Amino acid sequence: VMDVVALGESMVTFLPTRPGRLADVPSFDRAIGGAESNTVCALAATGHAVRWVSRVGADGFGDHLVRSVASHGVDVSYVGRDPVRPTGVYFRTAGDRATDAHEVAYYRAGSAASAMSVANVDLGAVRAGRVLHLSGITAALSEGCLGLLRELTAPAGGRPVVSFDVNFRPGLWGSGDGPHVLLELARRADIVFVGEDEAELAWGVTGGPSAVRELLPEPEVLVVKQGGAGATAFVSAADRWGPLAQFPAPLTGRCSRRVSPAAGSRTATQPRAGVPQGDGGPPARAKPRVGEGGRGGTPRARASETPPPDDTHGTFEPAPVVDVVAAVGAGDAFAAGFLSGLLRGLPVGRTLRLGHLFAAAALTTPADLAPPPGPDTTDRLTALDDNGWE
Ligand code: KDG
Repeated sequence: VMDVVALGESMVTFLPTRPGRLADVPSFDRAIGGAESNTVCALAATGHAVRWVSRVGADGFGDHLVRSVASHGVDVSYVGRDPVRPTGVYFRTAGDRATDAHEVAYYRAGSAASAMSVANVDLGAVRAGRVLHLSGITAALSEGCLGLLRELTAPAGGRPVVSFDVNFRPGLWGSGDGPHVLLELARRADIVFVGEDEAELAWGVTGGPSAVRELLPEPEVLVVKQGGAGATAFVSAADRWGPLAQFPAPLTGRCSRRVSPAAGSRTATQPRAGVPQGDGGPPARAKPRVGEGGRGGTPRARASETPPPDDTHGTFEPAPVVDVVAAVGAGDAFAAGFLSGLLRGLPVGRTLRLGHLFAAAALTTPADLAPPPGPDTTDRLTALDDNGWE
């Protein structure tokens, strides 16, 4: 059984070999990108069994993409080839370090992946994991792709835990439908990742993570990413999360020495929760319970070790301070770390920290796809005490 299956478009990516505008730079290095494959590549690097489902062209770039993703240890057996449509590509600049403003030029309209639909994707293979990871990018690609996401997020008994990264890319939404569609999909997911700034841009939510939670009370886990400050997780019905943790991947790396995480500082802007508030009643809706994926999970588990967090304020974890090279891909890596933490049964605070550590690896590399978290990742995580990063 796969821990995580992800579905989405990936592209061959071209990054300028020197700083500058797309209009000026003379040459590019080839890499790969794609939010969902970035996430599963990072998960594979830390020991999880993962699959990426997509479609690519029957062309050289398709070969390269499939080979590259597979080289990270990801199962690519269900990546289809389109005999006619090409593999998508995109060019982007590294961007300004301070503002992360970068230019992006997509060549993906009419791509093989944009023609994905319920008719040409193996839905059984997509649903064969404990967690199914999706993103809002797919919803913007075509009506067929949106139909596929609607099918995969439809309330149904036995569906896997659905993880959804909102990933609002205004440039991909020709119409103004994006915010509305993304909210609809997010409300049907079990785990949602969204940036605080993204929630403001898409939905006009101001007022911080709690205001986002008010808009999105449905997902049992909502993670609001707050850029360099940290992230806040809201977890309702925490006792349901045990089944995911029944299959922990062994943590790799030694835990024998203490390693200070990258010069961090605690910058909590919200009180840390932790006292059970007894409000963890299940939201009223016809959705399968988390962990009821029908794939061997024992239906009750050990989550009661960790008191359910106060779902009103959530649990905030500051991010370590890192020297940012390029922010692209950091959200995907964060999702990988967070999902890994859930699958390992870590308490929510440490789950957030694992997200931050994965994100740090992506933030400090120019490419979309971060290298695997360094061998000290586990040391860093386990060396942390409850006072945070210092
Ligand atoms: O999150 C990073 C992704 O956005 C990038 O790798 C490319 O998937 C991509 C997209 O559609 O922008």
